[in-house]
Amino acid sequence: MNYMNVDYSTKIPNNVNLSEDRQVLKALEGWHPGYMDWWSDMGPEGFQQSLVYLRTAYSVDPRGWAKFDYVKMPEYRWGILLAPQEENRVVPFGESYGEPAWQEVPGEHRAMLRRLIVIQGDTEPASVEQQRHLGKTAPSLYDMRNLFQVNVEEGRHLWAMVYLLQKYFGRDGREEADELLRRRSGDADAPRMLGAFNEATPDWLSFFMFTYFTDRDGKMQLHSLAQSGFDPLSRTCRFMLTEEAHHMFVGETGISRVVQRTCEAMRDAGITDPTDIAKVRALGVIDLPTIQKKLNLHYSLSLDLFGSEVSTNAANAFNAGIKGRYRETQIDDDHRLQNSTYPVLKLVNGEIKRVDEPALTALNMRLRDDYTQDCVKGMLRWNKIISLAGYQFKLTLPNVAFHRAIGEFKDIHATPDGVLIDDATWTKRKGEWLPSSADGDFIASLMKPVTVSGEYAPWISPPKVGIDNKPGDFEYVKIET
Ligand code: BYC
Repeated sequence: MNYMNVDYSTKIPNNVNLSEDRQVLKALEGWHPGYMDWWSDMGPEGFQQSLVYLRTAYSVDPRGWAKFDYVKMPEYRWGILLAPQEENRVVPFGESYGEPAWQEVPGEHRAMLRRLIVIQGDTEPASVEQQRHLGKTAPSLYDMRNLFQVNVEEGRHLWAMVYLLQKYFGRDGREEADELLRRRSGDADAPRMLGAFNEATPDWLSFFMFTYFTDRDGKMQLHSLAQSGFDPLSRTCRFMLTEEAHHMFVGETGISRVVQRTCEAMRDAGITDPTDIAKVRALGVIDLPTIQKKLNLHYSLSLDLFGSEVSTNAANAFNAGIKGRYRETQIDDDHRLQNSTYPVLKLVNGEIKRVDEPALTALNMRLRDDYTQDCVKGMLRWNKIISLAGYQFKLTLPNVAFHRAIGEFKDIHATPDGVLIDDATWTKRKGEWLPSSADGDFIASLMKPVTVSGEYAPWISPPKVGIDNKPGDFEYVKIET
């Protein structure tokens, strides 16, 4: 078969020749009903009979891979799609640097590889669970459609990891695939594996922050796994990254539109001080200081997803050739890191200092630094909207020591500026930096659904362009209850 095109003749669309891989096809078909049950229990609440204008991948050719059409979500064709195999690909880093990439799991790295695939797989359904109630308060049909697009694609990313587990890890892979459907975001007994995926996504501002900051962790992690010497993982992640770009677009433009609307409303009302929260809120828009608090929350939760700054797990995965660095093949060094160092932020005698650590154990920190640089780009755009509207306010990323639950700073408290503070000061002041329940109540009060084509809730601007170049009044979701 032509691996560029996706075979839709089997129940599970794929470009991996599933029709000739009976055993894996059978395992996946066995897993399918459980997935559908999970989707119906934990996927988007309501709207399952509505027609949603969704994109579906028909190819893995970067020049054209998706087509758009109305689909009922449960009928979305979740498939297994791997990017084309690169000829003569080699392991691009670690102890096996330069050897041919592995088409099968290297026995000695099996457990580590499985663990990383399971963690990656666990985040995908978790995010769908976190966002399941948001359809009911969508600020427009355009936004509702974007939410559902993100949700079905996270579902597909789960399929992607389940394929790897079932094809390459035998019985324990099948057991892990079942467990991925059993755990639930926020569940006391069977929570999702990583912290941020057990937090609530209570409103649309959180959704935009999540898709900007947390999906961007996804981007960085997928890039690192796309470097993997285990070729099927690399190819899977490369195609996932194609879809992921839209998720971050939803976040970046979503926040831009919220900021835009707030600035317009303040200007129209003649408000000169953007920190006059009561006055701004009276206009029915979200004030910039509250947007900053949400940003502080989601950025700090997302930093935790990189693990500890100094990590032997990360060093082992790199040495093994399983998880590389962001853009590994473009880095000009020995790709083994046996003798190099990397500066790591650490707590030294009560102060935050940069300390050189062996580069191998500092890989999480390095990836987190790359992530932070990537995060800054969107923020510059948001700040431009604010300054063009004539306001002095600047959104900023909080210091890495702020509000951390993992790594070097988990046992201390710091302000967003990185000043260390004691427990009592933290307790007294944290409401200045993180959304309080009153902030949550205010935002919740704005979350009134808008379901008329081309109309938008008053707290958010319309997008500049439609999806698939559709006109402003396009009916992105034909609601059927
Ligand atoms: N919460 O050496 P350490 C995405 C655990 S998002 C809870 O510090 P390591 C997406 C860790 O598991 C991307 N536990 O860190 C986005 C370990 O436990 P064990 C998801 C945590 O292992 C939006 C222990 O602490 N993909 O795709 O170097 C929507 C010590 O670990 C956390 C991946 O993450 C935490 N935050 O790095 C949808 C890639 N952090 O094993 C999807 C795969 C650490 O001792 N995962 N721990 O019991 C990895 O590469 C690594 O596992 C991590 C952690 C980067 C997560």
